[in-house]
Amino acid sequence: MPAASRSFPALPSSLRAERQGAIALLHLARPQKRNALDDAMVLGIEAFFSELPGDVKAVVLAGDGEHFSAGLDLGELTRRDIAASIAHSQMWHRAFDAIEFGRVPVVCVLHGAVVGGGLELAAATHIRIAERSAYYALPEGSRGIYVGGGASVRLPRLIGTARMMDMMLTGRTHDAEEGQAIGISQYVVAPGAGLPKAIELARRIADNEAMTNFAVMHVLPRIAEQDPASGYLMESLMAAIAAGDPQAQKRLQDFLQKRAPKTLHGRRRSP
Ligand code: 1HE
Repeated sequence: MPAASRSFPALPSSLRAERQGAIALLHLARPQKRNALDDAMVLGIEAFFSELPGDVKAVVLAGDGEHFSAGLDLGELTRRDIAASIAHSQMWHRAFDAIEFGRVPVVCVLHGAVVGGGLELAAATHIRIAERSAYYALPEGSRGIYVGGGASVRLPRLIGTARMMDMMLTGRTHDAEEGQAIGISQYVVAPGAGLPKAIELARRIADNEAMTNFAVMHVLPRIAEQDPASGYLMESLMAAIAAGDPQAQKRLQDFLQKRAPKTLHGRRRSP
């Protein structure tokens, strides 16, 4: 185990964390159960994202085996009463909030089944890369249950309420291309290409100023839900805070003095 990974919190054997420079990788490592999410995994995800080492600047989330995640561990569901089920759902909310509103952006690699709670987990991340094998479903409808990991809030924002209704009421699945078209993923790549792409993007994100990443993760989604007048004001305040950062000033000077890359389509050119 590399030295830096000692600074991660203790995780269950169904999760595996590793460190690659400024980025950390978290793998769902329960392929024998198709990465079904049991309590230990959800609590481990919460601990991982709440206690990230301070020098980690971006995270990649991926799943071992043929599927990203089969969602909630259905075996555990049969053992809870109503009060315990509410607390269980709130535990998922806490864990996934630790991703969405954590310290650093998270890039997720999707392949095979991305269903139920697996889709809820993916929806809490910031960038979703789908391999062509990925497919999406909300089988809660057919199992006689309801989503509980934040999908009611996050999925309508991504795909719209009507599409989520369709998935839940009819059991409709979407393949990777459809998922891309309706807004689940931002990238579709060939099978096996997801992890390298995620690492590439996470490294690029880790290169951003921390203030910019903070604004994109924490301020942008709040502005998107505000009334426009408040949103414009919040944007102006955030823009001024970001531009006032000495690191931003340095980056601007670097560009003006031709030491920074240009914004070109399809490639990044070094100065
Ligand atoms: C599981 C789970 C699970 C697999 N909970 N054990 N999610 C679902 O309704 C999806 C349920 N799973 C499936 O439909 C299929 O497993 C897959 C399409 C994902 C994969 O199929 P396959 O043929 O590769 O695997 P398998 O043979 O079905 O499963 C392998 C093992 O994983 C098997 O256990 P085994 O001991 O017999 O080997 C399965 O029982 C086990 N397994 N999925 C528990 N989900 C916060 S609320 C969120 C609500 C939801 O997420 S509801 C959606 C639940």
